[in-house]
Amino acid sequence: MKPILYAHPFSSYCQKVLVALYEHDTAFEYRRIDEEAHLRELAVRWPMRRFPILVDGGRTVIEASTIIEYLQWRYPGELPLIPDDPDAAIEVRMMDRVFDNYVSTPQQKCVFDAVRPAGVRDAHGVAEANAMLDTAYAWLDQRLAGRTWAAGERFSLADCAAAPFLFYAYWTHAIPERHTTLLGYRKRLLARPSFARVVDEARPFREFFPLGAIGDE
Ligand SMILES: N[C@@H](CCC(=O)N[C@@H](CS)C(=O)NCC(=O)O)C(=O)O
Repeated sequence: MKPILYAHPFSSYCQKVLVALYEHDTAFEYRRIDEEAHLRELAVRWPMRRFPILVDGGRTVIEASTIIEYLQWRYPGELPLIPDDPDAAIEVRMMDRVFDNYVSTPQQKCVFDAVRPAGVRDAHGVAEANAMLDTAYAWLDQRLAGRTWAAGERFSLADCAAAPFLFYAYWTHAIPERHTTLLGYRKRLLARPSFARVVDEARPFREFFPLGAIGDE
């Protein structure tokens, strides 16, 4: 039996897992949550109603990073997305957390704020989120110097996170031109076949991005 992924192609956290699945050409059943029945199934399995979730042999795995860890254990690909070497694995997991907490979280804050009714918007929170993105961009620009991928020379879990999060972060709060290392890394991610496929699958939904999609990638 193939694992089942409940996901939507335009969701950044789903894209994170899709990159991992496409990297290793892992067979899976895609239950898109824009189908009402699938959304209901998701809500039964995870009352937070956040996606993606993975269901495998009756077991429900939540949280994108954990799903990728699970896939690596149950459906390993040729090159692990989390290295066996504990020292290298720490760097990968650390960078994954950085992209989740300091790129995706503030990016989502801006997007969620934009879809709130005008009277209950949180301008102060959005300013804080943009400041966090600026700090993250500057830190990443330094940290990634001399690296091909987020944690070194091997594509990893951290790149699965970085690809969609930097993609949407750029649309939300542009990465300054002076951060050439970070912008170069974002370009490499876009050229990676697993992520290029994800971007293509999400293309039909761009009009739903509340802050407006920019760039021609
Ligand atoms: N911490 C979760 C975050 C998942 C998440 O926030 N997914 C978004 C889509 S990108 C979602 O479910 N949004 C629906 C909502 O907020 O109601 C993970 O790592 O998987």
